[in-house]
Amino acid sequence: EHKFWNTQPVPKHDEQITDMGPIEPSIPVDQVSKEPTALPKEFEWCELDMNVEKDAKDLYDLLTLNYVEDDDAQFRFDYSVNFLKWALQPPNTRKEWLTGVRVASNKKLVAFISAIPVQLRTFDRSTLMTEINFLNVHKKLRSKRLAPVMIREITRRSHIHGIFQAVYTAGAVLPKPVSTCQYFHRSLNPKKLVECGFSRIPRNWTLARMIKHFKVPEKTTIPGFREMQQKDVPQVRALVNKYLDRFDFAPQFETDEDVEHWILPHKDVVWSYVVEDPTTNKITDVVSFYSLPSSVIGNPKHKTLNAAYLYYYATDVAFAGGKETTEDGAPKLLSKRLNELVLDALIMAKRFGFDVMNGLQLMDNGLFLQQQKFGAGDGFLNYYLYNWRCPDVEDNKVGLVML
Ligand code: YNC
Ligand code: MG
Repeated sequence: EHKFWNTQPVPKHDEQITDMGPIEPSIPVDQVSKEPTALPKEFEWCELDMNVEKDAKDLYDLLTLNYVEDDDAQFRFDYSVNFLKWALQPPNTRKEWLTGVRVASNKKLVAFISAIPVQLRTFDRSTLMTEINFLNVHKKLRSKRLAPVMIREITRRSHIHGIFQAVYTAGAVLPKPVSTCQYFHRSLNPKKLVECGFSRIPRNWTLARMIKHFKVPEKTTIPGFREMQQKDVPQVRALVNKYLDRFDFAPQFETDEDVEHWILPHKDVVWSYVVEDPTTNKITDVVSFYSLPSSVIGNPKHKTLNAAYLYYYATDVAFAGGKETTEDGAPKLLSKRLNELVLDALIMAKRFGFDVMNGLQLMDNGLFLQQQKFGAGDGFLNYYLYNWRCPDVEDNKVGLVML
């Protein structure tokens, strides 16, 4: 079992970790192999440039037909071209980190893996890592051990830039998750979700009752709630970083450029809202979500499920020091504020035509998921670290949202 993963610097499944640090030492950069990992001879490596429309389209076509599906093969992620351009071109990225494999004879793109830089804090240690995502092998080339070749090559391309740790998430269970978070779904368009086979009408309910249950108000409720603007970037950066400090596994937005890239609204890709205090003009809250549709496979009526995913949020109520708790021990003010904030985000998502808001059981989401009518899904997302020993992190201590 795990013929590949057993050779890699990751913990074993049964290992209990109580300390933190590298599993194997870093290599001097001039000793990192300059030779690309060997590929079967019918294939060749390539770099994708997301500013070149042909490359962006090639990647879109590969992923839209071959990327992650749910267990029943009913839905498949359909990341848009604009989303991929955003997700894969953050500040300080490296062009050779968008690593593709093409068929040598006809140049068809058949496999891909990406890395982007992330400053990740685990407990009290902050490390520059690569964040690995979008690993995909064409359906016709599965189970030929191409994935380990992709992983070895992106590892080499991380090492070349002096990075020896990585973070990644997967539905697959591999050695060894540092945390596991459950997916939750908040219906915004129950009729369509039922028609797509995403939701079922609860027993003894009618569709009409379901529609009424999931209806959201027309207008947002928090005074001063508005779309985030460029001028908000420094304040949002400070607020989000301070909020994320409360978790044990979280990114740090090191520059305003990071926040401008990741959190400022980006048309049809990411939506972000702030609350501005009318008297002080201080930004007190921020909430964001991104668009990740799924193709509905083999449905006569619907082709696409428009899903919004809850992304970063923060509120200064978290630092107000109010220690009062609700019956179940949740901090009362924080819980109240997050419920208001997420309700307003749901209202905006509904207004922009999303069918569902998805989220994970991480950060402080446990304080509002139930009250905002999110239901537990059957999916789980595992968080992994490469070459970094780290004690287990509870789901509500995870502060990294991956795309
Ligand atoms: C997976 N998702 O266990 P063993 S998530 C990592 N992540 O190895 P083959 C995976 N490893 O167990 P196939 C994996 N899925 O024998 C499988 N594996 O040791 C392992 N699906 O390889 C698996 N995208 O090529 C086994 O399998 C070995 O042809 C088998 O290819 C796998 O992006 C895959 O779910 C996933 O496209 C490419 O099934 C293919 O099946 C596919 O025979 C649909 O591979 C799309 C999909 C995965 C989404 C993601 C995160 C990837 C993280 C990769 C690990 C990064 C490590 C850090 C590197 C940088 C280090 C530094 C510094
Ligand atoms: Mg393969």
